[in-house]
Amino acid sequence: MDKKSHIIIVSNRLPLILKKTEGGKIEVGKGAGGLVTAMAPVLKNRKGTWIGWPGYVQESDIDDNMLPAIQTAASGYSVKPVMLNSNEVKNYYEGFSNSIIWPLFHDFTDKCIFLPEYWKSYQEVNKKFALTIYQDANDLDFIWVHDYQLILVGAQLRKMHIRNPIGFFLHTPFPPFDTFARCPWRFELLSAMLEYDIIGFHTIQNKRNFIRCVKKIIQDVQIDKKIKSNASVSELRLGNRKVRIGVFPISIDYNEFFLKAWDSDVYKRAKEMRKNAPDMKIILGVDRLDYTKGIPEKLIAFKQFLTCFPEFHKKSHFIQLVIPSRREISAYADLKLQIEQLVGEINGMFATGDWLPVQYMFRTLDRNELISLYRTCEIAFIAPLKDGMNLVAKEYCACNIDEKGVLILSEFAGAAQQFHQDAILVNPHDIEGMTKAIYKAFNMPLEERNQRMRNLREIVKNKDVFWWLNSFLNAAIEKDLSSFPQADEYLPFNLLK
Ligand code: GDG
Repeated sequence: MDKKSHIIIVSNRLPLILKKTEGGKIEVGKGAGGLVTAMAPVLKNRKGTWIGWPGYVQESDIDDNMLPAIQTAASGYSVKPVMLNSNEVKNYYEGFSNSIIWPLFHDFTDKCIFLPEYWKSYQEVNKKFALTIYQDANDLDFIWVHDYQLILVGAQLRKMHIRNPIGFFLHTPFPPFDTFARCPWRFELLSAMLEYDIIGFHTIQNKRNFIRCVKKIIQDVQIDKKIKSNASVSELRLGNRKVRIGVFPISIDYNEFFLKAWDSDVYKRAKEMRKNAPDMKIILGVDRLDYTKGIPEKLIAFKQFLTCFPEFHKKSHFIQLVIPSRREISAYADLKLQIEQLVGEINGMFATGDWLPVQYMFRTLDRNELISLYRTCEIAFIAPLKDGMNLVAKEYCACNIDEKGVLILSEFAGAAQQFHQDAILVNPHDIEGMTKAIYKAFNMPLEERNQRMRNLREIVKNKDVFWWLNSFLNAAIEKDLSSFPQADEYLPFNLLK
């Protein structure tokens, strides 16, 4: 990519949030979440444009007075907001995105509400995003669309005769055919995905599911024989068009987390946390409020652990941080109640005057606070029922600088593909198995913990967010794919650093 070619990143949310104060003033803050965490270092390194919704509901178009505040907050790259009105938030965001695609792609089909008005709004808002890109893009720009809320954007751009290379990365899993086939708009969604030049998934399983869906639903498609469909990147041919399909496991800025873990403020906080309980073993859970994250299952397993192993009373402590998310959707509000009931039940059963088994926090922590938890907790307990990747698992390893921690990880998190040898893998549906995993983590010899954590950290270090980004961009621009490295090979060609 030469100097004239910029990257345009398009995601549902901008990496910042606009809020109107009571006095009508606009305040701009930083956003949270997996995609933001992953992309922020990328935009720090390369000037480009980020197009997305600032998370602020507005009935009319954006007021020009807000633009300077938005630009100031972004600093270093340009930002183009796409404003949504309350109807669009209800039907496109809470509706089609989060009450159809999100549950469908995570195999929660019972939570899907297939309403035609959601589909209509999804098409309209995707078109709105495409129009904003259309107004901003130069001929040479690489347009990179992110995630399940914006699947139709590439196809909309093609309708506007945009010929730029357009990539798409899916941050969620892609479901098996039997699940995907339930969607009334399966053909439209898949056809739209095939308008991209390159599509990235976190795991080989997601890629295989996608290719199978394409074969069954679109049919008139050829898989390039030179590149096996389970390799890192394959090429699909549809008439004259070619679409690359690749596996690019997302990651974190390892160095940033690693260095932060050495920060004196982080050290002070970690020490403070330990002051009153130096010998307590702390289990840590960090999850967005979401039924995919397996939070109730973890609490039930911890309850069983305390029931089966009373010798760990007063010696174990479970900190579960839940980040508020999508509470307007009833499934999320119900989940919050379920979690709070379980926490109350466990503490009610086991707490003593000087020991609280579960510490539950329902809020966003500041970064140093989060990193001091990563640094000091002996066990990270991450048990999603299904997860695209799970960045928390990677952040925990990067920050575990004394290499004494243990990672308990669901086999249904994308991260398990990379961590299966050194994490303790669990099936979150198997409560007994998870109870045993906690016991195993508590009793693992120091030497084994050191070795496993060292290996995990090595993976995160070698395949950080820059590796992810470079792999994707290399696959997008590489002319001859037959020599393209596999997902588990390191790519030396570095576009960013
Ligand atoms: C989606 C996919 C995929 C959490 N609590 C706080 C906080 N966080 C940050 C973490 C982490 C991020 O939020 C959560 O990322 P995850 O990957 O775990 O999960 P999702 O939000 O569901 O992300 C997921 C990801 O996209 C990327 O592709 O891995 O599978 O579902 O970075 O650090 N940050 C701060 N305070 C908190 O309290 N500052």
